[in-house]
Amino acid sequence: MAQFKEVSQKSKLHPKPEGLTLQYGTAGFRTHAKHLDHIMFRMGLLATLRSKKTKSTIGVMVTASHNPEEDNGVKLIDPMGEMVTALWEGYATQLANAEQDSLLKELKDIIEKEDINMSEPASVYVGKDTRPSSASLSQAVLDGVSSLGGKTHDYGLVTTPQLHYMVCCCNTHGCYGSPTIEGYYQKLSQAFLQLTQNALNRTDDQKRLLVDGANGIGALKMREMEPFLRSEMQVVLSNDGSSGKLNHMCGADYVKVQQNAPQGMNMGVGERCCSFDGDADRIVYYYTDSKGCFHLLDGDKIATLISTYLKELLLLFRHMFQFMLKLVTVCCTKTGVKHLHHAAQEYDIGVYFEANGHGTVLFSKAAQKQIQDLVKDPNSNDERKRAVKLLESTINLINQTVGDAISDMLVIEAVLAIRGMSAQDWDAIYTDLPNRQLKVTVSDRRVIDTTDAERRAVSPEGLQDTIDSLVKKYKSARSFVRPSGTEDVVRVYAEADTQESADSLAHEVSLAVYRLAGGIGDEPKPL
Ligand code: G16
Repeated sequence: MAQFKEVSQKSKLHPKPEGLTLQYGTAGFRTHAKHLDHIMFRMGLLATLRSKKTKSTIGVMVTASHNPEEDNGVKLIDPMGEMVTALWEGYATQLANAEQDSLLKELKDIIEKEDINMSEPASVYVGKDTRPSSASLSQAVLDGVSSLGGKTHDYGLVTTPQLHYMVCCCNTHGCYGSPTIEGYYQKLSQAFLQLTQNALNRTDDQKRLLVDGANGIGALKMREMEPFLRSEMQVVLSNDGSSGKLNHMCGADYVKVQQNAPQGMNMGVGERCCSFDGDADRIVYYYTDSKGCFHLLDGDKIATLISTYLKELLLLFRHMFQFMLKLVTVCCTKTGVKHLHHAAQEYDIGVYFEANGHGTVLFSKAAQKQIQDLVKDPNSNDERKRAVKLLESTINLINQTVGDAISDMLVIEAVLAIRGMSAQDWDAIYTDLPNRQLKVTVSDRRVIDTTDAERRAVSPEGLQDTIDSLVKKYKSARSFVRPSGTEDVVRVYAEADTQESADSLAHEVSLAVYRLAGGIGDEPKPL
């Protein structure tokens, strides 16, 4: 077949280094950018097959999100804007690791297994972040698609959630919105302006938000979006990419892990601040109090703010709907938005956030229909009419395809404005136990296997018993270890009644990981 001849020729321009194996992890492939050219070409091929198979547009995003600037990566986006399925993640790994001379064989194997009709047309949307390596790597994706005869739309520099949004808009034929950057800004800003009309007499100070753009794509897109917000939000942008390095001493991951302000941000007492990550799919908020203490408002606090707001609105209609009777249930999953997303889809309204600030809200078709019906209800009183309008605009403001720092930020700003809450009021909803996150480098992180939504380690032998006995030494303590799905490290989390105890427990557990799971480099030192 002519297509395979083309693949065979073009793949020589994107050769796989012999012996290199990589795995499609929590958020696609991620490693140093120099190892990724062949992966990108092959993901272009796979996205084309996925498009033929689903008869839909598929997305390919070139980014390594929170990882250092030297890394890069790629994630595939399925037709409704969700992450690609586990089966296709397996195909991604299969294709990525095929040696040069067996690439066609593996490609044909997938075509056969999935019974793909190669005469179907294919369409692939491609986007990239601001890393220096992203331009040539996204070109490799485009080469992969065109060598199998697929059509591409190169969106160039976009945030990851913007590309998810475009894919969903395209495959819903515009029902979700218009698949353009302008369409994204318009949809979100209109919903935001409608919501903030409900917050009267806001001062400029209340509209002010300090935003750390992580020196990445989120900063560029925030600048583009500002005029659409018509001064209803006054953004003070730092780490906008004009000088600093991507994610270096800034960004959501740095702030969450260090529990400290990013470099380059001048925070006034009590002022609301937030940080995006490198591809703007995560956000955390924070402020400092009058004693100069730093307070983090992470994904857990965001989930609480949004779910209490939705619950308040829904309570006005509790006499009408069964589903609202069982108002809030909590569910835990393994790390990774793909796992949370699927769990949230099981509910009428699923609010999901990882503590690192990655999350969104999903409204089932049934819940959206009921809310739309309420808009038309002639028996509604003014209070309920207002609540329904708020719900409707909130749905429009949320990017339901994936966690989106810009959309989440606008939702949070609107909710705080409507409820007349400051960052301190929000923080006071509940008090976090002091906690600490650490990383331990081991020779092979896969020696750690976990169960119970990654809360217990089943291997290596003895590790969980050691953790259990360490935890018993501290008051109100918990600790978990798990291999990272995006970096070559093991993550350690500990919490306890005081910061000293949390730090000490995190250190002791890190030592246990180092000793029992094959730590490399220097032994972890006390904090
Ligand atoms: C990705 C995933 C997140 C996950 C994060 C860190 O985020 O989408 O669900 O929490 O990696 O994963 P880990 O702690 O296993 O390294 P991002 O923003 O880096 O794409």
